[in-house]
Amino acid sequence: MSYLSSNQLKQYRDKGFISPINILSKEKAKEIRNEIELIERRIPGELEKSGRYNAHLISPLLDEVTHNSKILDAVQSLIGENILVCGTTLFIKNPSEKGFVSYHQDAKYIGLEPHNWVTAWVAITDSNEKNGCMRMWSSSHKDNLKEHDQKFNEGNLLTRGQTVKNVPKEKTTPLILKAGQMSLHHPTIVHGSDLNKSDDRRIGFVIQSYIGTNVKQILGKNSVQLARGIDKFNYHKKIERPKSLLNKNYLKIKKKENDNLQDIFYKGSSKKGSY
Ligand SMILES: O=C(O)CCC(=O)C(=O)O
Repeated sequence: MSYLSSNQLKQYRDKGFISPINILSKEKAKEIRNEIELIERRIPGELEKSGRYNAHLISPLLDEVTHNSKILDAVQSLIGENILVCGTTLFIKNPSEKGFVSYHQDAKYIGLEPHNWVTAWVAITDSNEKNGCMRMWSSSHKDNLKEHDQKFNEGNLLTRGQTVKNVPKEKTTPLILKAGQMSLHHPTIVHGSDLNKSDDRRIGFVIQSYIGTNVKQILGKNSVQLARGIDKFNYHKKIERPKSLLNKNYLKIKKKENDNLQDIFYKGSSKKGSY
């Protein structure tokens, strides 16, 4: 039996996303925010720039979210029972900063083939139109991969400022989430987000992505964790789950993984303009 309802599965097929799905209590989300902010105080800069990737390797609470059985049940309904965690990203927008995410398709630059994968965006704080929630161009996942400009623009939280042209922004759907809820989105849906105009932080913890064991990384190497099932393919090196906060060994593993990821994300950046 599928954990997601037939309506939710239909929504994913038709629109390319499902939202909202209740996962954590408000109290748990606050506990996680506190752990993120503790890391920021203990090691300033650790969660900035490429450091925002793979924080689940140094935070037991983010590790717990990554392996949360409710999330995995939902993911299993979409990609099957053999599931790997390919990486995570903290998308933090502080009120005083000009952070936004240009409209893009994840599958254009993440290098994961075939597209048997899904991204889970977990709200650690409320996420709404005022603080710059994600917005989806509904049903755009049904088209082929689109041409992206590389804008490298200030404030853009994407490495190369990858941007799809002519997105009808007024028609995009805001994914409004309470802290503890999540959305799931398809690898080829066009999505982005605006500035945070509130007076508090907007924090999203994104499992980017849950991949089927049959999925390869075609642009480089990244290690994975087995989240559920068995891996008959063994395409990727495995990382064990961390047992403690800010473990020295895991800080090193995180750094190495993030360097590899930067290489993947910059593949093709020598090409100017669009790609
Ligand atoms: O957090 C955001 O505003 C954008 C996140 C995003 O692009 C993604 O999760 O794929």
